[in-house]
Amino acid sequence: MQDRTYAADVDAGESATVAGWVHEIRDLGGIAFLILRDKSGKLQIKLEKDEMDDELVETGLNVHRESVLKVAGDVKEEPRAPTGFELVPESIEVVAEADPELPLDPSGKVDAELPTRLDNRTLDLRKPEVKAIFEIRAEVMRAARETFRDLNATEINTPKIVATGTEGGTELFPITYFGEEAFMNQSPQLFKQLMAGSGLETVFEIGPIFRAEEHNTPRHLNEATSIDFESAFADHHEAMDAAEEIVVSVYEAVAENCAEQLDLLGYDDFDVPEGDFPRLSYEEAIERINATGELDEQLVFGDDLSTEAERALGEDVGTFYFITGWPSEIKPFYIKDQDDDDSLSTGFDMMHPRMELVSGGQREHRYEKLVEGFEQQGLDPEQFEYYTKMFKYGMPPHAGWGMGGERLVMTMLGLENIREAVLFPRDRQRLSP
Ligand code: ATP
Ligand code: AMO
Repeated sequence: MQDRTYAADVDAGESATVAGWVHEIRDLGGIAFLILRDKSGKLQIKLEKDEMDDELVETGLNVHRESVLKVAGDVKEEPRAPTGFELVPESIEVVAEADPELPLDPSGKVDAELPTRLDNRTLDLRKPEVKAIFEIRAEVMRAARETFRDLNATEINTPKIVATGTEGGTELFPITYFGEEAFMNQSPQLFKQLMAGSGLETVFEIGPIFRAEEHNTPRHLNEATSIDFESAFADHHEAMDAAEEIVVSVYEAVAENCAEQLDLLGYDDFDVPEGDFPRLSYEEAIERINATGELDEQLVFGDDLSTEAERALGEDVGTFYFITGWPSEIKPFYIKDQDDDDSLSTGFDMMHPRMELVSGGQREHRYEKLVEGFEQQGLDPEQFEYYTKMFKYGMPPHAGWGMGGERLVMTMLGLENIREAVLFPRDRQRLSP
C-alpha cells in the first residue's frame, strides 16, 4: 500500500492513511474510539457522533474487532490517547470483515491455552508479545548469519530427503521416494562434513532437522531448526570458540536491536553472556552432579546425563558451560577419539543452565578409522559409501557442531515450552496447521 503510514509514524498536524486491525472499540456515547493496530503499534481513531458524517461514524461503529480497516484523516495530538496521537477520520474503508466470534482474543484480555493459540497462529501473532518472540527469533538468525560471515563460513543447503540416518536409527521418519525407502534427514552432519573437505572449507547451514522423538517434552520438537557449523583444519577447541562466539553475538544483537520486543516480554534487564564459558570435562561434570546429591543414583563413567542430571549441574554452574571429553562409546561414529586416550572423545556439548543447546566435536577424518567406527556402531559402511569414499581423496581434519535454534530462543527468552519459539510446531499430536 503506497500511501500507508504506520501507526507509530504518524505526526500531529499531518494527514495520514493508516491500515490495520480493529483492536478495541470504545463507545462512550457521543464519542467513540476505535483503536487500530498494525505492525508498528496502535493508533486511536476518534468518532464524534454529532460532528461527523453519519455514514462515516456508522461504518466505524458497525465493524467487529479484528476487522481490517483503512482510515484516512488528520492526526492530532491528544494526551488522553494511548499513544498521544489520534486520527480524526475523513474516510473509513472496511478492507476485510472479521466474524464477531473469535477463536482467541488478540487484545490479550482473555487468555488462551497453547493448543488454541497454535491452532490460530494468525490471530495469536497479532498479540504484540507473541509477535515479539518471532521478531527476536529473526534477529537471532540474522545475527548468527552475520557472525558466520565473520568466521569466514559459507552458507549451504543440504538435502532433507535422504537414504540413510546418521543420528541413531530409532529416530527416523521413513518416507517413500518413488517406491524406494527414504527418510527425512535428522541432521546435515554428513553433508556438512563433505563440504568441509571441499573447496568451501568452512560452512554453515540453518535449516530443518527431523526427529521421530519418542518423548513429548517441553524441549523436543519433531521438526526443529538446526544451526550447523563445520570447518576444515579446526579442532574441537576451535569449534567450541565458534559456538561461543555465535551465542554471545546473537545475545548482543538482541540486546541492541530488540529493546522494544524485550520490553513487551517483560525484560527490564537482559543479560548478555560475556563468553569464556567454563569448559568442564565429562568426569568433572559427573563428580559435580554426584556432589549435588540431587540424583537418586550416583553417576558413573559411561553414563549419559539425564534431564535431572543436566538440571542439577545447570543450577550448580549457573551460566553457559561446555562439557568436554565425553566417553567415546556414547558419542556417534563421526566424532574423533582423543589422541592420547581412545576411551575419551573430542565430543562436546554446550549447555545453557536449563538444557543442552549444542553438540559437536572434532571429526574422524581418517578413512580406516571412520569405517571401523561404522562397524562398531552397527551401521553398514556400504550404505554410507557416498560419504566414506570422499575420505580417500584428501579429507583434512575438521570439526563442527549443531545448535538447536528453538532451544536458543527458548532459553534466551525464558520460554517454558519450546513450541512457543516455533510458528507451527510439529509434535506427536500436531501435524497441522
Ligand atoms: P458523552 O457526554 O455522550 O459521553 P462527549 O462527547 O461529551 O460524549 P467527552 O465527555 O468529551 O464525551 O468524553 C467522554 C470520555 O472520553 C471522557 O472520559 C474523556 O476523558 C474521554 N475522552 C474524550 N476525548 C478523548 C480523546 N480524544 N482521547 C481519549 N479519551 C477521550
Ligand atoms: P544433536 O543430535 O545433539 O547433534 O543435535 C544438536 C542440537 O540440536 C538440538 N536438537 C533439538 N531441538 C529440538 N527438538 C529436537 N528433537 C532436537 N534434537 C536436537 C539440540 C541439540 O543440542 N550432528 C550433530 C551435531 C554435530 O556434531 O555437529 C547433532 O545432530 O539443541
